[in-house]
This record gives sequence, C-alpha cells and structure tokens, in this order.
Amino acid sequence: MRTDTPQPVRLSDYRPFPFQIETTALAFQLEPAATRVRATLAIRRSGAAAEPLFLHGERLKLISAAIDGEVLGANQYSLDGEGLTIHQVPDAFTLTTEVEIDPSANKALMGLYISGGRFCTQCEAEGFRTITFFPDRPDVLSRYTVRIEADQRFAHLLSNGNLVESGELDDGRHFAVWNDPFPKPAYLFALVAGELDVLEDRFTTMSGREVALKVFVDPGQAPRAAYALDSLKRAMKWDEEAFGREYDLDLFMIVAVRDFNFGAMENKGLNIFNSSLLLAAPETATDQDYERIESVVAHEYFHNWTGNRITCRDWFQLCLKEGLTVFRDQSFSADMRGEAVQRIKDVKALRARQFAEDAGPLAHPVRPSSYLKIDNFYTATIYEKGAELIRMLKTLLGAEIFRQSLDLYFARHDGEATTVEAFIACFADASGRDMGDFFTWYEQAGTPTVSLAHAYDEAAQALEITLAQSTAPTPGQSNKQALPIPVTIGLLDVEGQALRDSEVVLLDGPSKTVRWDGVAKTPVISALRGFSAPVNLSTDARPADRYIQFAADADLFNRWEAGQTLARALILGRTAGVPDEVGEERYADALGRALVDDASDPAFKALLLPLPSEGDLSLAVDPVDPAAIHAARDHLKARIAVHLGDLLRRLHGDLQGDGEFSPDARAAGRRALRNGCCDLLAADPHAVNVDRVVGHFQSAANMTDAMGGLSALVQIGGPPAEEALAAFHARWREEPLVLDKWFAVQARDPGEGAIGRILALTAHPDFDAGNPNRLRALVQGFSSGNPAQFHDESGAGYRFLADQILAVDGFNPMTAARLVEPLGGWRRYIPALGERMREQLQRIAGHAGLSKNVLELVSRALD
Ligand code: B3K
Ligand code: ZN
Repeated sequence: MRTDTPQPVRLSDYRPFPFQIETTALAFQLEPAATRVRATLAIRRSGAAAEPLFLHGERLKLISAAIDGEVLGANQYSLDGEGLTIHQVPDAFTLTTEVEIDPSANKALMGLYISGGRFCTQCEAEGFRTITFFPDRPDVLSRYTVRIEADQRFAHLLSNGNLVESGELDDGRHFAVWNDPFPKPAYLFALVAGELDVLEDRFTTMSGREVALKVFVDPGQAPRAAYALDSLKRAMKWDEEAFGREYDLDLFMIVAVRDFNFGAMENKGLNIFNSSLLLAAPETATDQDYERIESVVAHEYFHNWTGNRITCRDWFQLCLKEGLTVFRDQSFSADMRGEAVQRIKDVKALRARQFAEDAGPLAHPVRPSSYLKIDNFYTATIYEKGAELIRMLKTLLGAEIFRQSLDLYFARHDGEATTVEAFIACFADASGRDMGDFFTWYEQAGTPTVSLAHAYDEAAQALEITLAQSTAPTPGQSNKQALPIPVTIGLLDVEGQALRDSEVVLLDGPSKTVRWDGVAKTPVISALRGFSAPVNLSTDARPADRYIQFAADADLFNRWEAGQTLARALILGRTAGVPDEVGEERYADALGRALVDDASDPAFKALLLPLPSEGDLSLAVDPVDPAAIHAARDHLKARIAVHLGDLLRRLHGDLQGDGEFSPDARAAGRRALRNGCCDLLAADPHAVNVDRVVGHFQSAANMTDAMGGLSALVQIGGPPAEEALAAFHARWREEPLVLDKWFAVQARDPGEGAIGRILALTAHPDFDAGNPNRLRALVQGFSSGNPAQFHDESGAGYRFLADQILAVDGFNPMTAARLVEPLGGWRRYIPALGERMREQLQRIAGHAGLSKNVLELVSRALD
C-alpha cells in the first residue's frame, strides 16, 4: 500500500473564488506536438484585498505571463504541479499567459488531444487546466472568445457559441474566431479542428428563432448521423413542450469522435460525442444503439438548461445537473417509446448498477461530501439514483407543482452556479411544503428496504397495510435515518380485475399503517407501482398473488416485476438446495400465456423473456456463489426453452420482418421479441433449434438480428459459433463500431473454458487498449457481463482485470478507474473467491506510480 496519502477535497471547505474572470480570450496555434495557447483574462477582485491569484494548470509549459502588459519576473509567481500562484495582483487587471502543450502525447483523453487525426477536447471535470492556466472550477463563469489557427488540412475549426470571423492566412494556414455570449465555466469549453463531413438541418424555436443544426462526422459517415440529427430535433421540440425550455444560440453543433472516455459531453453549443452514440445505420447499429443515441443526444441537449445555463457551484453538486438531466432524458424516452417499457429498462439499469454500488464499499450519497478525484464520482448513484430523487419529487408533489417548481428554478437561477439546497428550496417555495426531510435522500447512501404486511378483514371489508423501512449501514454512515418514501399502491381482485386505483402512500417514518375501508373482495396488493421509489420491497404476498399480477396487473411495471420476482425465487431456491420443479413448469406456463396475450405489445413481451440477470440475483444472496447462480439460472432458462419450444419457434417465425428497416419503437419491439425467442431457443440446443439460430444469424438483414443470432450462437458454442464469429469478423473488420461488438459478444461467452479464449483476445491485432470503446468491449464486457467466467475459481479473471487496470492506468487513469468496480464487492463473495479478489486489489494498491483515480477506488474497496 502506498503511504503518501493524497488529501481529499471536502464540501465543507468550499470557498468562493476571490476574483471574477469577466472575459476570457483564448488564441490557439494548433500543432499536434506543440500547440501554443495564449489566454487573455480580464480579472476583477471580488474577495479580500491581500489574496494572491491562484490558477489551476497541469502539464503546461509556461512561456510567459504578464499583467497589464508587464511581463512577470520569476519572483512574482510560483509554479507547482497544480498551478500558478501570482503573489500580488491589482484589483482589476488583464492577465496574459502563453503556454505550450503536446496534444499528440495526450493519451488520457482529457484536455486537448488528437483522435483520428483531429484535435478535440474534453474538459469536464478538470481537463481545462491542462490547456491553459485558469480557475478550473464550475463556479467561475466567464464570457469566451476563441481564435483558432491551424494548417488548412484541419479544415473545420470549431468552438463554442457563434462564428464571428474566419479566413485564410499565409503558409497554408487558416483561422476562425468564435464568441460565446453566455458566461460559462471552463468545463464547458470545447474545441475541434480537423477534416470532417457535416450533416445540416434547421430548427425553428417556439419563439420563432432559427437555429442551424450541424453534425460533424468522419468523412463519408454523414448519412449515419441522420438518426442523431432527427433525435436532436425531437428533443428540442420536446423540451419546449414538456419544460418550456428553448434553445438560445443561433447554432447547435455535435461532433463525433472515436476516442472518448465516456458517452458524450454537453459543451455549450458544441457537444462532443463518442461516435458509438452518434453513428447509426441499420446494417451497423442495433436497436439498442438507436435507443441510446436518441436518449444521449437528448440528454446532452437538455443539459443546455440543466447544467449549462444553470450549473453547479462545486462538483459535490454534480447530481444537480446529472440527476435532473437523466430524469429529463428518461421522460423524453418514455414519451418516444412508451412509458412502461422505458420504466422497466430504467429500473433494470438502476438495479444492475446503482443498487450494486450501494451494496458495496463504493456506496456514497447522491450528494457526496468528499472525494479524491471527482472523475470517480460520475457514478450510477449520482446519475441514476439522482434521477430517481427527481422522479419522487414529481410523485410527491404532483405533475403541476413539479413543473411550477422547475419553472421557478429556471427563473431564479438562470446564469448561476448553484447548489442542491437552492434547487430543493424552489420545490419548497412553489409547493409551500417543508422539504427538509426530503433532503436526507441526497445525504444518505444505501438502498432502503421497505417491507409490507397486510391484514384483510372480510367482514368489515377493511384492509390494513403496514409499511416499514430500514437502511443497512454503508461505509462512513452507520446510523441511517428514515426517509420520505412514496409507495404507490393499487389493488386487484383474485381474478386480476382492478379493485382500487393507485394511490401514493407516503411512508415518512420508520413505519406506517394505513387502513382502507370498502375493500369488497380479498385483495391482491400491487405495491411500489411504477417503481415509485428506489428501494427494495419485500412483501407478504404469496406466489399465487404474484401469478395474478404477472397475468393481469394494470400497472405494467408491476406485471413485469411479478414475473421477475417469481423467477428470482425459483432460481435462488435451486441455489439454496430447494429446487421447485413444479414451480418452474408453472412459471413457464404463465410466461407462455403472457407471450400470447394480444393486448400487450411486443416490446413489453420482449422484456418478460429474460430472467433476472446474474448480477441482479447476486444482490439477493449472501455470500454470492456466482457458479451456483449461473447454473441455476441456466437450468430455469433451459426448462422454459423446452417447455415453450413450439411457441417460441412459432413466434420467431411469425415475427420475421419483411419490409424496410425502421428504427421506430414498434418495429424495434418486434425485433426485440423475436431475438428474445432466439436467445431462449439457444438454451435448448437440439438440431432443430441450432439450425434455426444459425438461420437467424445468416439471414439477418440488420445488425440487431445479426447480433441477436451471433450472441445466441456464442451461447451454444462449438463450430457454428466459431464459423459465425469468423464470418462476422471478415465482414466487419473495417468498421470499428461493429468490431467492438465482435469483441463484446465473445467477452460474454459463458461456455466451458471460455476464459482462456477471452484473455487471448487482448493479443488480437484488432485489440487496442488505447481506445476506450474497444477496451470496454472486451474488458468490461468480460468483468461485468460474464460473471460465470470472471469469477472462475482459478482467479485468472481477477488477475486479468488487475493487469488491464494497471496497464491502462499508465496512460488513461480515468478509464482505468472505471474498470475497478467488479473487484470492489469482494466481501460479498464466497471466501474462496473474495480472498482472490482482495489479493488483486492489494496488488493494484501496491503498484508504484498508481494514479489518484485508481488509488481512491482500490483504497475504498479495501478499507
Ligand atoms: N457531463 C458529461 C460527463 C463528463 C464525465 C467526466 N468524467 C456527460 C454527461 O453526463 O452528459
Ligand atoms: Zn449528463
């Protein structure tokens, strides 16, 4: 273990910056290995008189610094690894600095770097300080003017705001000047320079302003940006209708880059996207890709108001923009694709990522109070649980007051860098309610458990429901308070008919009992409808009640949930040594009936097919034995495949598409159901089914079906899988985004001995750890998507992951840190495995020169 412990940043230490940067003029002379950046800052003191000026700056070669034109002598400033301190400065002055940087050597992909021969930037959270000396903190807002000069082979020169001037220079160079009229924090700065193709369109805002829309992509790729552009226009319109938010510049640009640490970035007027979340064509992108593109394009666009116009005072307030913006993109997707289907997908993702995070050593509140590296806090808790808190506000206050509260927030804080307290105050003021208790949701980590017990008095026609809550301790928080939990409850009768409509019961203490009169029949309780709060619910319902819900609950979320609950109990019963064969048949029967229910749509039926994931199942047991879970889950899957074989084959045949590909929700839903059938049939791999799966793959007319077939074949294994993988590689070797899928599908191979083949893929000529998409496809595909192999008893999976983390940490700490999580939960595993996971964490921790990013996560995991 290293001994030089870096100091955490604490929320309680927040101090305003003692100066204002009124304007920022940047001049870039772009050269791949030696870019010059001149910054001219108009600065005015707003704090105490004697305070020196500190500007962040890392890996910058200082060429010169001058105040009001006077070059600073070496005794007037000091420079260290974190920045530049100028000891004495006037109250109002102009600071000019010139630095040199080397974008071509930047493999961390933060700041200014080169991807595919083009310059691009990523500044959130703290990348701007590697571009120039500046107060790189979100509460320092400034108006930017940016002049870019470069060789003309970098044909497009882009930055935030509006283009004010451009032209040619001598020596084959050219320039462009951009001005962004909106004050912004440095993390929203962006610059792109390179040869790009552009797809253009226009949008007229609700007040009649014309906005030019431009999506920039690799030469030749413009047709693949059409879906993103269409999504953008729908998102712009939707935000006007749903939230009254209008776009504010004359131009909105998106640029796609291949090397990007995460999904996309909301830079003012110039979003930068990972190309995987922007480019789509039926033959190269799956329906899931289309769906993600639609939601991420919307997400980044929505940030223009929730994040850019109103930003965060400090990084502890990250959920202020992220949780709220995720809620907004989820609401948009629900309107585009159907509310229940979207909710089920969102809750699956929440459970898979956030509940797992909350159950381990990396648990933290939605608003944390300290960190070593803020990069490590772009987590499912901040994003997904953050969005759940916004959803609960809407449930608790009602749609109308919710909207009024947000209108107040936009009016009151436009142009500011603010806090979660100020945000919640808008809800209190608009509703006239005390929101003090609700704030606990932001400060308390952990997933609450809510238990429900009921008593029905037939003679009195009265139902009593008792709810109780508890939250297990999390690191650093041993005592938990009760939270205000909205539990939406409706009643069914045993025939599945509605007995009482949904009602929100607020559990606002450790427990609460409600009595409902006039309940004329024995009720089946449908609780936590729509997943009204991010909690684990345990109830006194019997399996018979769940079957009624599975068949008929009017709340489609709970209909799906009932199926998952039944399946989870069957699988975990088998792992616990109490298999229930009759129950398994009964479950398969019920699933079969749900699949032929004409009243429900294919997209919803497709969600009924997959059993709870191994990750989901592992959250319900202690200690976790991944091999046992895998075997029991496979057993149930095979059983369903056998039991429903005829039906699955019939559906698979009936759903075969014939016409043109359309990415819309209806067509995607049909493909999802057909691919789900294919996946299940692969669990019963007799010749008829294998032929069908091979046929599915070979006749695929789009990437959704090709991947559905390929993944089912990998599940079956043997020669058909090998042939399909080879054919797929041969066909798509020149398409990086498709090749990522080829790596990912193999990483998820659960077959006997797959681990050796997966590890060997790092030596494949197409593997490139420097590209985050490729790295994640293989390494995360394996460590998070293939529990059975990752937890191989030899410990080889853990060793492999640790090797990758250490290798990547040498050049891209942020991405390396994102790989740590699967080892973090070591305490929850059976000792033979947990001990091996811990050994690897210790090995990483002991590595000389480890980044702060990885150090923080492995230390927390080992603590
Ligand atoms: N705000 C960016 C995420 C930046 C991550 C920095 N480590 C994308 C988004 O959430 O919209
Ligand atoms: Zn975001």
